[in-house]
Amino acid sequence: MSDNDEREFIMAIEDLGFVQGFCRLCTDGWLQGWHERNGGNLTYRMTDEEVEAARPFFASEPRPWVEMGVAGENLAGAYFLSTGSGKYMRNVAEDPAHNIGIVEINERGTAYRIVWGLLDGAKPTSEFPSHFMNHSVRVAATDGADRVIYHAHTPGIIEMSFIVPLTPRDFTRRLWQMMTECVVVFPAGVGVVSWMVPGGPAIAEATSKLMATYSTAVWAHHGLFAAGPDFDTTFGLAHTVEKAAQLYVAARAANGGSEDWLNKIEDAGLVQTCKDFGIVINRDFI
Ligand code: 2HA
Ligand code: ZN
Repeated sequence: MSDNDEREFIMAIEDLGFVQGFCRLCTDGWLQGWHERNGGNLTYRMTDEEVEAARPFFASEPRPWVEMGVAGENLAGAYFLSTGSGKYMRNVAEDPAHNIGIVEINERGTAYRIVWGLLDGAKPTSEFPSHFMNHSVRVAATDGADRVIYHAHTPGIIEMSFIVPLTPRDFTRRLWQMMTECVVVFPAGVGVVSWMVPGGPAIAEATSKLMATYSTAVWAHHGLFAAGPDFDTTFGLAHTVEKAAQLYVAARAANGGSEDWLNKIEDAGLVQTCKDFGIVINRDFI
């Protein structure tokens, strides 16, 4: 057997668990209706073991270094799996090598180079600066636990940004009140970024500032950013926030546009729920 045959016999990179989990999240988001056209993107910070398992599949010649315009010193030398710029979430599982890729970060945490995938000249997501800075902040905030950053064009959250003041307090309180488990799933609340041009260092800075406190941030009139330690938790967080947003919009419409609810979860109930679940609620929003 040649080296190549043996490699194929052992495994394809697409068979590795983290690649499968990544592809599944892309498909799940697509099935939720969150990824029209090329909307949304996903990045995953690989473990050392995953880097070693993937290394045999890396290109013999990595592509050139590309400066990102942002810096994250604590991510020097890290490897990320990323969706591609302009690529469609619905196509990821069918053809990973053309739609996603692995990038290596340089020793200063300022540039990346593609070492696998993103074939035929593709590049990492246009939101890579935001993802990268959010990873940097979440690594620091969670002592290295968080590995996933997910951006989705979630319709309920976009709808809410038309009718709710664009502050973390205004969004968080309304979302917590929509469904009992919300305060358990995001006890710190949600951050809110007012409308900004996407894709660059400015929105990356604004978002990452919030992600020091929150594991999810609303992008007004655009969608949601969510962070977590694994694909299930991160997708589950986005799913919970978005479901609450849709409940809010539907309940408000059903109530003739008014927020004067006949019944609701009181603050005391939110606090008691967290107490019973052993969770620390963000008191700023009570
Ligand atoms: O990938 O979602 O924010 C397209 C986008 C940009
Ligand atoms: Zn977007």
